[in-house]
Amino acid sequence: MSRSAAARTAPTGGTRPAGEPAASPSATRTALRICPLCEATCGLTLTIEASRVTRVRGDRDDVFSRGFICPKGASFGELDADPDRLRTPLIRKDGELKEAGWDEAFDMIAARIRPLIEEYGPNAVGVVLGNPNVHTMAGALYPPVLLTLLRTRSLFTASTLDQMPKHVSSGLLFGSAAAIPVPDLDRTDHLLLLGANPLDSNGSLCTAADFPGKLKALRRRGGTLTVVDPRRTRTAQLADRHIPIRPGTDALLLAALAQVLFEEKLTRLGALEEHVEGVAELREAVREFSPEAVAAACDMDAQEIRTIARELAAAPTAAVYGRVGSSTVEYGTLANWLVDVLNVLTGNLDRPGGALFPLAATDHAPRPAAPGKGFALGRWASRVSGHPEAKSELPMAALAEEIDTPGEGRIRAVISLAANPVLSAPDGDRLDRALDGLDFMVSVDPYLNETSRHADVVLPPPPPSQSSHFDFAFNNFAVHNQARYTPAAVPLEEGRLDECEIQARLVLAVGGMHGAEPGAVDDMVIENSLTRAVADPHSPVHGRDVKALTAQLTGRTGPERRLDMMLRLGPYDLTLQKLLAHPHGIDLGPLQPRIPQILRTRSGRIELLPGPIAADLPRLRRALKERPGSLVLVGRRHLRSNNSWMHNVPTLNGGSNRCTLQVHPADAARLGLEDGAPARISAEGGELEVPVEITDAVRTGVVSLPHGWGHSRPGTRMSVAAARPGVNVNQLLDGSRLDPLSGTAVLNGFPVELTPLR
Ligand SMILES: Nc1nc2c(c(=O)[nH]1)N[C@H]1C(S)=C(S)[C@@H](COP(=O)(O)OP(=O)(O)OC[C@H]3O[C@@H](n4cnc5c(=O)[nH]c(N)nc54)[C@H](O)[C@@H]3O)O[C@H]1N2
Ligand SMILES: Nc1nc2c(c(=O)[nH]1)N[C@H]1C(S)=C(S)[C@@H](COP(=O)(O)OP(=O)(O)OC[C@H]3O[C@@H](n4cnc5c(=O)[nH]c(N)nc54)[C@H](O)[C@@H]3O)O[C@H]1N2
Ligand code: SF4
Ligand SMILES: [Mo]
Repeated sequence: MSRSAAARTAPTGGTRPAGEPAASPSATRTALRICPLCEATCGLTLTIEASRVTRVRGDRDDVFSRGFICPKGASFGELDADPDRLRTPLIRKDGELKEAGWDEAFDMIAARIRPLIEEYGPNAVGVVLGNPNVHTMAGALYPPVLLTLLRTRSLFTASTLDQMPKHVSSGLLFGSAAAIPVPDLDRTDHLLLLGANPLDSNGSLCTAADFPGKLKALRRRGGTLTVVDPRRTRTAQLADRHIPIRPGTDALLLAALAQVLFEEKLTRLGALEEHVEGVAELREAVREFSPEAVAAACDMDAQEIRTIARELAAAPTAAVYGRVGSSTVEYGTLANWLVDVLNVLTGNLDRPGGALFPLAATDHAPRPAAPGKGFALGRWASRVSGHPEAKSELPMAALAEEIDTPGEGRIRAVISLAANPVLSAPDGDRLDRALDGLDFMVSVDPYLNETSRHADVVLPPPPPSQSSHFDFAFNNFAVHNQARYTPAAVPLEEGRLDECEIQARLVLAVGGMHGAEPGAVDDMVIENSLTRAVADPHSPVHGRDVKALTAQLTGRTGPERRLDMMLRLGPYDLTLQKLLAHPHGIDLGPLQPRIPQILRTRSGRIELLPGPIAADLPRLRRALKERPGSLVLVGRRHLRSNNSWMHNVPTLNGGSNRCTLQVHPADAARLGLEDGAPARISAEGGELEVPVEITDAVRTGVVSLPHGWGHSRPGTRMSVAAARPGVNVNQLLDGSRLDPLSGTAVLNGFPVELTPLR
């Protein structure tokens, strides 16, 4: 056993370290930790001295990441030890947030939230789930229980600032919002990538450690990479072909590619043929979108569009993949749908080298193909603007109006888990005021920031070195099936609670069971899940005894026992003990075809032209003739950033990671802008003053401003971030621009005006 393996199996972490032998305080040791800082899920080897992380390397033996690490992962120790992290709960007394004990904090939650639910009903409690929930075990295991007990329809998550268009498209095409095909990066011959910059983001809805290396390997083996992006990103620089498309028009380009495949008889459904319906209807639906018809709107050459379609069809295997830049746009759901339409039409969906559905270790064990219930959209609508729900969620962009618009059904309390919508969502100033007017708010957050400063109770999770990790979310999007578990690397510091325990106690306080043991939540879930499983003829435990199955579960904590249960109910004959015995992970093989078994549409087939999509196509037809203003804005991510919360780490903040407005030299000359000088940028939601950076990395007619900045509000405790605050790009939006099918905010490709400031 290697040194790191010894540390990994040492009994550290979990819900309570009580009674466990403390490592000698001066001893230097190593421990493994899956990185929670982006979707790539790299295995890290931490060097730990006296419970402090002093060095971080990529774990060369990790079955998935093989030693890859990026600058964010390398700064794990600094982020972990950030002195601005909260150490104790804060509760509001006489208007001020004061340090408090855990019992006091949960007492206050139960005492304040229960009467609101009893008087105004569950919808008066808004639940806001932010991005880091997909990066923690707690975020996977407890919010579903909270929502089941609370039964609120006031659910808002980062998905409607991000990938909801993909969920809706998958729901409609495949009958399951969770069935998301990922490009088979290791085997494909051709990748058409739109609105993604994995060289800086390290990938999204496509979990691949060392995405850059995989793109380079694709080119080395003779494959082709086409990148569609209005900016010449680091990813675009790696491509065979870079298309600087006009923002917001990807759906038109993709529709034209489909049209060419039909017109030139290049569709080859192959093995999918018998599992697809609606091909003829689709052909009619895209007929109008010829390359010649879309070229002007996309600002592309029609012949080039034909070439891209022909190359896509001719490649032995190919995958079309679109992310944030083709999702958080005016036609986001249509673009996401067309991505998979192209994968289907070229026969690349569900085949090696194409786009495949991963099978995670905690997924359901496969069951026979059968028609399903389909995917319902708009089962209810938001109170103020009537936005349809998608996946039981309302648009994050509508959170503020649901709080500040008087009337019955108004949101009066907010439970915010790992979210900073004051910076991440449109019109933070309005949300800021709205949160201030709530009757009660809880934030589970390590920082006192732009959003959590409004809470009446802030519950801080421990730093990541003190938490165990399993990727419940990202294994569903991984380009290679595998399973890895890292127990906490460092014992919980005195006075800390594991985030699983924090969220479990929150569930109990909100659900009317305040004071019960937090383990009761896990016991309840285990009993319910096993009761369902034994009654399910396709479950590996069908017909067995719930008590006996429960007794078999191992794990020292509730979350570990739940993980063990999910592995045992899953497709691979795994257990927690097996994972613990393989500290660098278990390789579960390359992605395999899963159609028709994965399909859950009513027809049991891929429904290529679903009704809600067909009904949205006239809007896209109108876009053939519309031209946005002369200048539109897009975002960008920096390699050393992470949305709104990593500007507090000195090594990640600074250098080229700056909040500047990138402007093309031709636009700068036209508008009289100077490099480094301030400009005023305005749009429907407001205006900002921002320093200009002149660069031809953005195309003409497009400016780029990153999100997550704007750390200038009082009452926060993020000293490094506050010293270089930047501006909040989302203040330019008023929350009214949404992709209608998914409720996703249009964060890219909206018109702005720009004037120099002297
Ligand atoms: N203009 C524009 N806006 C965007 C985007 C864009 O591209 N352009 N991107 C959008 C996207 S893709 C996303 S996902 C959203 C993200 O928006 P949010 O979901 O609001 O996420 P973050 O900004 O990452 O803020 C995460 C919060 O979680 C806290 N946190 C960090 N670690 C933990 C933890 O372990 N536990 C808990 N409980 N809390 C933790 C942080 O302190 C912070 O308060 O932003 C969106 N906003
Ligand atoms: N370093 C770093 N890594 C991150 C994050 C981070 O903040 N920083 N955030 C994480 C999160 S939450 C997510 S969701 C992922 C996102 O990961 P990606 O999807 O790779 O997101 P971005 O890097 O924002 O890349 C989006 C690209 O779309 C382009 N774009 C804008 N508008 C359009 C358009 O209309 N059409 C096309 N074709 N392109 C357009 C932008 O120029 C940009 O280069 O990254 C994750 N990883
Ligand atoms: S690529 Fe992502 S997961 Fe890997 S080290 Fe960097 S931040 Fe962590
Ligand atoms: Mo995201």
